[in-house]
Amino acid sequence: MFETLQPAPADKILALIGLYRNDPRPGKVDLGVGVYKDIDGKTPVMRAVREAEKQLLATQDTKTYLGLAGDTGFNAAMTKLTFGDKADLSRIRAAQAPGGSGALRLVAELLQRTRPGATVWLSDPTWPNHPPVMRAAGLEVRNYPYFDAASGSVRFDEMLATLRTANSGDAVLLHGCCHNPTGANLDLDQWAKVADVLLERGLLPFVDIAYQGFGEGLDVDAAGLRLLAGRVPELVVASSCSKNFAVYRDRVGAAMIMAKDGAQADVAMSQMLAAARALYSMPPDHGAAAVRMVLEDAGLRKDWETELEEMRLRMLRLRVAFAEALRRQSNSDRFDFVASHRGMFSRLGLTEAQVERLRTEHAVYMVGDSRINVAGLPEDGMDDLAKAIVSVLD
Ligand code: PLP
Ligand code: TYF
Repeated sequence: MFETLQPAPADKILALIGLYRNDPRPGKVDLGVGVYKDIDGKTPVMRAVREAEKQLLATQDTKTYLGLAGDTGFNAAMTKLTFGDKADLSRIRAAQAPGGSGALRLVAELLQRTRPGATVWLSDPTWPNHPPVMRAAGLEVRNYPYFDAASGSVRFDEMLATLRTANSGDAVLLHGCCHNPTGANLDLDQWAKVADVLLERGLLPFVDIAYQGFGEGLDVDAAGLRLLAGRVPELVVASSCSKNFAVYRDRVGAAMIMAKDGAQADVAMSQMLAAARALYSMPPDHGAAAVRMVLEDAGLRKDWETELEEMRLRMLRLRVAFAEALRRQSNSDRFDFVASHRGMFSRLGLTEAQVERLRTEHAVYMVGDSRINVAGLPEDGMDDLAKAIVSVLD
């Protein structure tokens, strides 16, 4: 049966977890997989989530099925967190999904059901899982220019020019904030210009928001998405709680649809849930229930927001310190963009060979495209790290 199969290529980001773990060298540095880490290199359970889990354990008296959309309280709370308090809820629907990845797939399945073989435009570069998830649903994938490696900024004019060539009915996947892998983001003026092109060309925005609260704060990070929601007739969203609630392995996310009116939203939601039924039936409950409790309880929510803000500010401090160390060690402003990027990631602009040398010669782990996870930067070893990076440059 399986004799004709070839091994599937590894997930290059997840593969780094094992490589790093098996490296015996002291002082090794892990800038690989995108999980938040504290000063001790730990990825703790957040305080409010732990408290919610305790309460859940004490009060939950059944584990019977919830239904295809999962926890409806979670869905309502996530809709507000994403779209804001002023959103027109009458035409928005949300379904709990197994992580942001599950939400991406659910939305992709919905697009496939409404427009089979439709094209989804992805930023170049984008998260490596975007193309396979879209293709798995039957969609076509094309790229729009996004990142200028030399300056570390967004190639905005080229991005818009390419989107102007898209056909009516195509979808455009936009990172809501904290672009993965580059760290370069659109400002609000740019979001407004993107909205103009979406309207002009009849394109559907598909926002992937996996790092809300990691960039500029919970509301500012959703401002682009909310601007679009106020201007376009239809919008789809995949959101993830993996990072901002640190519930990675519990698989918590939400797929959201904003339709032209409530009736269309209901039909689209029914199709999305039919897709869920065929893929996995119902999402896992535990993490979403904990997130719902955090969002609904004023005290837990305040504590969550405080801790999230501590995490965000730590990453900002690390960015500034790293950019300064690189400036000192390289005697140049080549890496200054690291300080102005936002979110977990920046792409340093090294070659694969240079990244490989950092791993073998200096025990510094980053993704092959030279993406670093800012949260993994060593607070007390910035200059050593910067020196290692400069040593592999041409
Ligand atoms: N989208 C982007 C851009 C991501 O970086 C991630 C990674 O965590 C996800 C979606 C989905 O993550 P998860 O499925 O772990 O919630
Ligand atoms: O980009 C990252 O590092 C995170 C985590 O298959 C991740 O989004 C990486 C690969 C993957 C799932 C999650």
